[in-house]
Amino acid sequence: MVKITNAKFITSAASKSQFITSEKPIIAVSGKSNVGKSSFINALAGQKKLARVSQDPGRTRLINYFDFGSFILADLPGYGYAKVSKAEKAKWAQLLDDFFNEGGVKHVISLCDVRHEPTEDDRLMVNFLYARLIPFNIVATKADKLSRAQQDKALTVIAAAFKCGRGDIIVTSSQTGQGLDKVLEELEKVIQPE
Ligand SMILES: Nc1nc2c(ncn2[C@@H]2O[C@H](COP(=O)(O)OP(=O)(O)OP(=O)(O)O)[C@@H](O)[C@H]2O)c(=O)[nH]1
Ligand SMILES: [Mg+2]
Repeated sequence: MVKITNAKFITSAASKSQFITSEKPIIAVSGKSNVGKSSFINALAGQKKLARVSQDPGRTRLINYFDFGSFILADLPGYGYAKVSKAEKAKWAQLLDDFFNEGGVKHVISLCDVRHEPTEDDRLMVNFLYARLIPFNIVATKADKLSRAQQDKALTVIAAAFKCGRGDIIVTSSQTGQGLDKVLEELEKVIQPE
């Protein structure tokens, strides 16, 4: 199992000239604003303040890179936040477009909220990755907000929305650590392909 001991912030990128290159695989964390991307990264790292967590959706406007030892995690700015200007949205779209074209991304962890049916944007994201042949995992967040029985029901709804199997979705909680071992198992395959 990959062991994460000392994850560190590397840098932020506001445009493609600031993208980093690395011999380590770059794994991106995507998802709508407030879904829990930064919290997920902190939970994986076993640190509270590595990535900035905010009650205010739409806070992370940059790509934030973190060195996880055997891989790099890129915290992507969240999509689907209504209260940003058109200009801001266009900037975001350009940044993401550039990132998926030239950012050297090897794998994506696409987050959705376990409590809600995936949004149109969530489905667009997954369809985009699928169409672009970018390998990805789907991770449902905030499992601690539901009972096990509710999680089980939610899994069926989410799998149907993404047209995938229930087993293709990892249900996690950044608060209890549920599912993070499964995420690390998946990342292991990315880091050390057989
Ligand atoms: N209960 C619970 N709350 C969570 C979990 N993950 C995130 N949250 C809460 O959800 C809110 C948003 O979390 P962030 O990690 O900042 O979300 P984000 O996706 O990085 O948001 P943006 O950077 O704005 O796109 C915060 O109030 C977190 O405390 C979780 O697993 N369980
Ligand atoms: Mg964030």
